[in-house]
Amino acid sequence: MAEFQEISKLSALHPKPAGLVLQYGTSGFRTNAKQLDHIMFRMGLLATVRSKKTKATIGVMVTASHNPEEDNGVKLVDPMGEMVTQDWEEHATQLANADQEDLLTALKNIIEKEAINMSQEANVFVGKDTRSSSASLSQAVLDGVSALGGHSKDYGLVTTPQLHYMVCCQNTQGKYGEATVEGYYTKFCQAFIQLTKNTSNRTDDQKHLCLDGANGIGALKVREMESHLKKELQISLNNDGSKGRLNHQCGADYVKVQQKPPTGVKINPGERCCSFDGDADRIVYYYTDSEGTFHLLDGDKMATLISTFLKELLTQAGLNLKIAVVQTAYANGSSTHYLENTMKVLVRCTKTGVKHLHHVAQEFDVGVYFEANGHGTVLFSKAAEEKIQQLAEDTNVNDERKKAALLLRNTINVINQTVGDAISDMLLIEAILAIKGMTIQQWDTIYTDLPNRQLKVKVDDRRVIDTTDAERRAVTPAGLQEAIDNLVKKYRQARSFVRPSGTEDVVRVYAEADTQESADALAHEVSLAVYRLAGGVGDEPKPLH
Ligand code: NG1
Ligand code: ZN
Repeated sequence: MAEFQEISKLSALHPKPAGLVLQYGTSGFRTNAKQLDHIMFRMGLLATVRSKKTKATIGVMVTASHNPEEDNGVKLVDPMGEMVTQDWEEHATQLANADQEDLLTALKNIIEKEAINMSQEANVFVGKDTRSSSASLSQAVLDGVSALGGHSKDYGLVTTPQLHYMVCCQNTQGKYGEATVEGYYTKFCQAFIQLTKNTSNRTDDQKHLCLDGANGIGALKVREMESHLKKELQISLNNDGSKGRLNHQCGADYVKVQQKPPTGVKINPGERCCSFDGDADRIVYYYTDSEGTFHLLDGDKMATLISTFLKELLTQAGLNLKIAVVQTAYANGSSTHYLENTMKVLVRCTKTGVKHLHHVAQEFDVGVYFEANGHGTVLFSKAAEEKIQQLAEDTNVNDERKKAALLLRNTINVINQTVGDAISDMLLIEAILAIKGMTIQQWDTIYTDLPNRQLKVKVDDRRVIDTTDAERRAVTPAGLQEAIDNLVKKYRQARSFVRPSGTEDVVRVYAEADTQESADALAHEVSLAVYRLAGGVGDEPKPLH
């Protein structure tokens, strides 16, 4: 076939470094940008084949999210805007790692296995973040698409969730919104303005939000969006990319892991602040109190605020819909306890990685899912959306139910259901705080986080650690889980687990306990156990204090 000759010719322009093997990680390929040109070309091929298979538009996003500027990565987006189905991750790995001379065979294998009709049209949307490597890498994706005769649309600089949104809009013939950045701003900002329009007495302070854009794409897009907010939300934008380096001592991941404010932002006591990550699919909130103490409101606090708000509205609307919160092992124990025991909400725990959370959330009428690091959204089942819509249009219901139904309808519209989205989550949280007349301090006191610590341990081969029970227990290497159990017993309200990272060559250690000293000590002791039992490399982990 003519296409295959073209691929041979073009793939030679995007050669694979000999011996390089990369795995499809927690959410795509991710490594130093210099090693990714061939991966991008090949993901262009794969997206084209996937588009033929699904007879729908597929998305390819070039970004390495919260990782350093010199890294890059690629994520594939399926027709409804969700992450690519896990069966195709295997195809991605095969294609990515095929030697140059075996590329055509690897591609043909996928085509055969999936029974692809090669005469089917293909359509691929491509987006990129602000990394300096992203321009040429996204061009490599486009080359891959055209090598297989696919059509492509290059959205240029967009946030990851914006690209997911575009794909969903395109494949639902505009029902989800218009597949343009303008359409995105219009949809979400209008919903925000509708939600907040009856919140009387909102002061200027309440309308003001301090944002750390991580020197990334989120900052550019918030600036573009600002006029659509009609001053109902006034954002002071920091780390906008004009001087600082991407994700360097700033952004959601830095703030969450370091548990301190980003550099480059002047925070006034009590002021409501938030940080995006490098591709704007994560957000965390925080403030410093009058004594200068830093308070972090992470994904768990957002899930709690959102699920409380939705549960109250569903009750007021008299709608009997099943709501659940989906978390991972990293969720703070206090949040799980509060949700289950005080809020009486169903809580489910899944493996790390939003694709897992997303799938579990789909099982409920209303599924609120968040990773503690601030990546999350809310999913409404089709039936739930229809019931809410019907009630909002019903002329025979009392005012209270009607008001709740209208709020629910606008809430659905302010949420990007395709994927966790920092911009949409920010608008949702801002709207809820406005409707409830709540300050960030009041939100923070809903429950008190257990002190916690996350550490990384370098080991020779992190695959020696195998986990079960949504990653909360280690099955291998022998003796590790027993060692962790014995260490945990020494502390009060303690919990700890370890798992191999899906995005970095490290083992992650998490610990929580009744005091910060205890959480730090436990995390350190568990790190030592990992180092000793799982083949640690380099120096032994040192105590934090
Ligand atoms: P890994 O490296 O597998 O822990 C990290 C985050 C995930 C997810 C992915 C993708 C933590 C502990 N892990 O995965 O939640 O966001 O990156 O970006 O935050
Ligand atoms: Zn991200």
